[in-house]
This record gives sequence, C-alpha cells and structure tokens, in this order.
Amino acid sequence: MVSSMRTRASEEVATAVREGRPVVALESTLLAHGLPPGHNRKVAARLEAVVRERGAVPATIAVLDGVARIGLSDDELDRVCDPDAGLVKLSQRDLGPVLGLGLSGATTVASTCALAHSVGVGVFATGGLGGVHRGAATSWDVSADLGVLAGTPVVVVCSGVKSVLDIPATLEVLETYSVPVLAYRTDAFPAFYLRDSGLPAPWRVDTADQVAATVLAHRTEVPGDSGVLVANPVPSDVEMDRDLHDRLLREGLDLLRSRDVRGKDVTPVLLEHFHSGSGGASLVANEGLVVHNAEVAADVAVAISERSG
Ligand code: PSU
Ligand code: MN
Repeated sequence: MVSSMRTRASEEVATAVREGRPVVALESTLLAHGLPPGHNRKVAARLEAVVRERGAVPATIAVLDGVARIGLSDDELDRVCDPDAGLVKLSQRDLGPVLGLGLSGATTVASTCALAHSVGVGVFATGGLGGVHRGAATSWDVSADLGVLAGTPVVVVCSGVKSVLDIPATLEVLETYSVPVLAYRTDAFPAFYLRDSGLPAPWRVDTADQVAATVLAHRTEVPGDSGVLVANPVPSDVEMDRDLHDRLLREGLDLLRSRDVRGKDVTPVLLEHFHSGSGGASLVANEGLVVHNAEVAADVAVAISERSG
C-alpha cells in the first residue's frame, strides 16, 4: 500500500486497509458536479452513514491543495460540496497536473478508482459510470472511466450508464476491455434513471456473496488487471417515469447541440437539465440509486473480506 507525500489515506481508512477490514471508496464528482449545492452535502453524509451501517468504512476521495485524500473529514466534505470552492472535475489524466501544481478538484470514477487502488481499497460505489457518448464515432468522446476499469482491479458498483450515452457501444467496449459485467438481482443492464436499458446484462448475480466469489476468482485466476462492474438498478419506488425521462433526454441532447457543449461539460449539463426539467424527480432517483449502490458496495466489501479472512 502506498501512502506517498501526495496521496494520503485518513488514519481510519489506512488502519482498516491494514487490518483487512471492508472499505468502500466514494467519488466526489457526483457531489461537486452532479448534485445541486446543499443537497450534495446531505447525500455525502448519507452515503458515508449507510456504508458504516453495513459494517464498512467509507472513503470519499478528492484532491485538496495538491494532496489526494482518501477518506475526508467533515470539513473537507463541506469544501467538496461548496460551489464557491470551485473544485474542477478531475479525470485520471488531470491528477498529475493538480497534484504537481498544488491545486484541488473532485474525482470521477476513473480517478477515484485509480486512487482507491493505490492505497489498497478495492470496492467503490458511484451513481453512473461514464461510457461511450452518442456520436463518439466522430467526436471520439469515450469516458476514461472505461480505460481505467480495463486496467485497475477495483469493483465498481453503479446503476449502469445514463441513456444519454450510447449504451450498446459502452457494453461492447467493456467486453473489449475484458471487464465482467454483473447485473444485481436483474437480467437487464440498467440505465441509471431507469431500471432497464432494453439490453440484457452479460451476467446476473443475486447476492453480495456471489459478487465476492466472482471478484475473487476474477482477481486470482484470470490474467490481467481489469476491474469488475456491478450494475445495480435504481430502486423501483424512485425510478423515473419513462415518458418524462424520454422527453428530457431528447431535449437535453438538443440543448447540447444548440449550445455546442463538449467534453467534460457534457455530463454535468445533462444532469442539470434533468434536475431542473423533472421538478426534482431525477434528483430523487439519483439520490436513491447512489445510496443503494453504497449499500450494495458495503455488502460486497464485507463479503470479500469474509471470504478472504
Ligand atoms: N454519471 C452521473 N453522474 C455523474 C457522473 C456520471 O450520473 O456525476 C460523473 C462521474 O464522476 C463519471 C464522470 O466518472 O461523470 C464521467 O465523465 P466523463 O464522461 O466526462 O468521463
Ligand atoms: Mn468525455
């Protein structure tokens, strides 16, 4: 385990890792750039609380003043959730510049996975995975989340990928990168706000222990360093209405075109359109799914440490 000058695990996280106790990494981009101010701080606290209730240690990750922090204090979480703090969105390739230049930012799935792995944390919960964007054949916009999963042995629990992406292409790339995709208690690959993307998932699992068995076999028996994706659908009681979802999606895609939004701004602009256009329904779904993912990730982390113990 590395705790370098510029990457520091909190005392609690470092101790848990050393003792082989379950830890769940959480990302900060969904807080800083995916949820509105105020609401984001409540979700941050709820995520950490549910991970603890399930018997694991939460490790929210962000870069603050040139130090990658694995496990944040309450004050540090306040800062991540404060829009005036101006934390930029950091993918994996942005880590060198912010660490080297002493700057701050919120980590995406890609950079959170990489930092979690660097301190020995192998389970991570998020909302939606980044993927292949629509039109990627000409824009080349494919999230670094996929490339990092290809080479980082971390379990990522998410609710699939948003329907603003090209979901069939995203599943193809995950296959190319040899990332196992396990749908949790469903046969369908989920689409973030919706439980069913219309595409079947490659594998179905029904318990955290089945996830743990798969992860341990994948890590120990299968050559390569790819991660494992667990796709856990949004809970039925907070799933978005499909017609409202489809309308907001059409409008959101038009908005991107008319404002010429590109690159790292695409995801935050679309999320904001859903939040303002759905009268809050998308926020309820977003919070519900990310909390559920944190719970499942904690169960998986506990099951992995029981099987390894
Ligand atoms: N999906 C969401 N909410 C988010 C993100 C994705 O529903 O906040 C964030 C995650 O941090 C993910 C990142 O890693 O967006 C992907 O961004 P990009 O497509 O620019 O790689
Ligand atoms: Mn992108």
